[in-house]
Amino acid sequence: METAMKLILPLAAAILFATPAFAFQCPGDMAKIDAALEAASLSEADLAEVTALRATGEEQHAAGSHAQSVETLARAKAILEIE
Ligand SMILES: [Cu+2]
Repeated sequence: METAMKLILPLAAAILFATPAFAFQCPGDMAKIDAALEAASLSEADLAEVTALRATGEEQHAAGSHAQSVETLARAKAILEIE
């Protein structure tokens, strides 16, 4: 248990400090997309694309590719016409 913590803590610290500001932007973008989706009346094609972009963005965020995630989510936001 103690050995595991000794391994995990520096790793967690490294991830924290290596994470750019983008890391905090993706969840905010996803929340905005979710909120906009509830109110939006999109075509079926747009809805499918936004849903796919939203899912891809979340995967990229989870994988640590925050810059890519922000870019992907920006495309979804453009379709939804939100900032
Ligand atoms: Cu992120």
